[in-house]
Amino acid sequence: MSSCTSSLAKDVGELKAMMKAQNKRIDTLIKHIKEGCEAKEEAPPESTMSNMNPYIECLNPDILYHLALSTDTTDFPKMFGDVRFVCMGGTAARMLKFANFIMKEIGLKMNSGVKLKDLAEDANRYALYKVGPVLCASHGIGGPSISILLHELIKIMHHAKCQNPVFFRMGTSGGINIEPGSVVITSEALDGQLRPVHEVVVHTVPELRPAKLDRELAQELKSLSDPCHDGYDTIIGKTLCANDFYEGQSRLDGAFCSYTPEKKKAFLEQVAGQGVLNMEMESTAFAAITNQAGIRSAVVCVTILDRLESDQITTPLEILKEWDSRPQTLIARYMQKVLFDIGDEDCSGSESCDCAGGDQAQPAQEVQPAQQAQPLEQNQSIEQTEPGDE
Ligand code: R2B
Ligand code: URA
Repeated sequence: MSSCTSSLAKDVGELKAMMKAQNKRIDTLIKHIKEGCEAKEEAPPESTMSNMNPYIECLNPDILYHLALSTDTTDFPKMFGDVRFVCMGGTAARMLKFANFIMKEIGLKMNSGVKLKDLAEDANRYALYKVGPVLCASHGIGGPSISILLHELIKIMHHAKCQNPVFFRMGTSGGINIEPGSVVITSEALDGQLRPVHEVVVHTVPELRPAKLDRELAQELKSLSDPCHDGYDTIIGKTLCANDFYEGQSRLDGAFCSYTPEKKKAFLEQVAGQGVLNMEMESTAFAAITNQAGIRSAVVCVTILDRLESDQITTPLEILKEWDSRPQTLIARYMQKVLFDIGDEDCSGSESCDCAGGDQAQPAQEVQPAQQAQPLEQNQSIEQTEPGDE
């Protein structure tokens, strides 16, 4: 396809999506007119979170300490009631980058002189950005850190009466016997003892909570990958979640090491033989906690090295940055599909896909569906900036 044809196709796609979105809006307005402006608004239903702590209802206010939010100072339904996607990643910088990226991908705009505001900045722990229906949060490193954040995010969902939000963890990982730069969608998260659980010690007793992720969601994400055009593979497989980056992941480059290089190799080969594609540090807590709340969730991580080849990460920063955006791109495609009901061309394994035609392959963004243009609403992470502040 020439670049002119592809650009025209993109414009047509955008116009179609915009018309569809506008038709939807007109239908809603007509419905409102028919029902009459005086018609009483239905009270929003309770949130769809399950197994919530019954004692929360006794808290007045409920203080979400690590996010510096409280039910007495924030109107949760108004502020967060429209959230449909919650995206989590390790660092504040990654999540700010993602928030700005997803804003464009879902057709939202900010005025110049305005920047995204960290809604949790007063707590100085996690970063929290809201862009339309997308809430973006940084979770830090490891199970305990993501666990605290998940408790508080799920309480936000509960207080805000959110309906069926989908949660994503996007991040980096160490691959085992796969090409660095590949993206892994986790089918099953295993702990350091290769158990599909997240262990929570309550009153000295270990409780094993099933670390279950949504298989359908994983498949749906995979169907939105396009290895021919993306230029990298997106694979579904098991993820080993360790409590440490060094000995917990059988590295030879930590401050301490209690095993030999041969033992390390045997371990990595053993877990690879059991279907483990990558290692990271949050997936069991993320999977178990979202599962407990009845939330559909997925873990999407790029692999930044092959652990059978090395322990140290020697890839140049520029390349790492590009790799970092790969899980984000896939998740953005999913959101576009859900929000605009488009972008559903499953290219994975398709025979018509011209993998060989190097210079014909268009970057995935070129064939991305169109977006609905909308102003950014009031309840978003927006902040005025001083001139020259950006
Ligand atoms: C991946 O990378 C981090 C460690 O460097 C950790 O948060 C993880 O899961
Ligand atoms: N994150 C991890 O936890 N391990 C790696 O090897 C790379 C990123």
